[in-house]
Amino acid sequence: MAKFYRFPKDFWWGSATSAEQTEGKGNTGKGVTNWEHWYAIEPNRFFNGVGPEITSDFFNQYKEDIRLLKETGHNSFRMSISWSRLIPDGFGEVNEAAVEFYNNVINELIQNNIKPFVGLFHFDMPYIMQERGGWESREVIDAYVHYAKVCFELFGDRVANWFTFNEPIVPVEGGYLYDFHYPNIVDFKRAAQVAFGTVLAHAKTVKAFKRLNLQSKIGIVLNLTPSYPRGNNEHDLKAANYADLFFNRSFLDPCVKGAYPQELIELLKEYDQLPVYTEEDLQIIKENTVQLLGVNYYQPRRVKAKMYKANEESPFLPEWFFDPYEMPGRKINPHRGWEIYEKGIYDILINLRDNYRNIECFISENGMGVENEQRFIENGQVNDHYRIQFIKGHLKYVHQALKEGSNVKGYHLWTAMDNWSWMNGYKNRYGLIRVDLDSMERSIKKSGEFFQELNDNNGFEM
Ligand code: BGP
Repeated sequence: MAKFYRFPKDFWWGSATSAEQTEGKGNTGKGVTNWEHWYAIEPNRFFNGVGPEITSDFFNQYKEDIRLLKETGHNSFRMSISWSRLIPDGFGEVNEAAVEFYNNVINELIQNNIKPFVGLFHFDMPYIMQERGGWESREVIDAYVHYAKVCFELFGDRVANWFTFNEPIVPVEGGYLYDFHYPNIVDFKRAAQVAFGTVLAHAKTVKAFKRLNLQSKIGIVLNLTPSYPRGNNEHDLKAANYADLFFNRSFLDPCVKGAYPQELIELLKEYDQLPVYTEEDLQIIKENTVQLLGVNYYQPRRVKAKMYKANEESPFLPEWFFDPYEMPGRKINPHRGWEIYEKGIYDILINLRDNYRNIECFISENGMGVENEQRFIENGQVNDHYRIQFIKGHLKYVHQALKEGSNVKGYHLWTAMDNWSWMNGYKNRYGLIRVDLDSMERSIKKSGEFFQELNDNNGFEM
């Protein structure tokens, strides 16, 4: 029997985007980003050789896009500011054309009754900042805090929620461990330093934010991947604990609890992989935990006990401590290769309830990337029934967590308009709104209509 899942009044329904993936370059004296630089030197690392020049052309089409957000039931929307657009050299002059652009976007959202949620770092930074050492450099950390303050001062009177970083572990993994982001380094100790630098930059920004006494809240967006062991034996459980320590708690604990897990510190010490830090840094982290947490959830991580001891000659990696486990029968999105496990979202929320002071949180990204979506066009509209099922399947578990006391305030889908996806270019489409890449015209998909009903009814039937 179908059941209606009703959500609390004022639940945040919306979607997320990022500057580098949706704005396109626009003509505003923007500085070169790390992504533009990498694309210029190694275009063949990008799917079909396509870089971020145009993406969804939000820079030129934001008015139409915000109209479509309204039409697809958004009451909130997460975007990010491009540091390179606002402060082209990272720390100097503010670019007035960028101020005008972001003011226009924020005002347009508010006029349409859509709460602006704004992120400060979503994988892109001025290339020059990367050259100066990225998050390994204290100078860059300070430049970032300065940039954040500029944003708070310029836009802080209208933004509902701020986010320092989006998925800060991804540039660590991609740029310093597994070679899928610039600067393509493979070195755990440097990765640990980058991870620590990010947490410090984040905490310093929270500190600066609190001093301003704005009406809004500040948080961070973390991609949480619940670690599930193959079985309940001691070795599998240990493997899952390691994966959790490296990939979740390395950011979750300092950002929400104000301290790193002792177990992680001991482990890094044992293998001589601890980053450089001071007692003062730890104090700043301790005193500046988040007020709100964004949770990006795409897939869980399944692991099993390590079969063979890692070869101590090979570079130190988290994988020294566990092996991936391909659970038979798991559901996979064949396009992106990611497992679909709806209950994972519930497990995350219950973990936050029980072990992270039931912090106020929301699902800041969840979504399904699909190739060649034009296959599903019927009478001029993409009939993405699979995306509607995907959303409902996850929302059912968000609803259950809510009933059991989770402090979850909303659900944002990745993403609004189809956009450019890092190394995958336009391969996988995620949007509620289709973008025709030849004409750049927009059209609402079936999921966009579903989303509108979701907001209208504040729930759905399944
Ligand atoms: C998240 C990022 C987004 C987005 C999404 C989809 O990790 O925050 O920026 O890209 O994943 O992943 P992908 O684009 O790699 O398919």
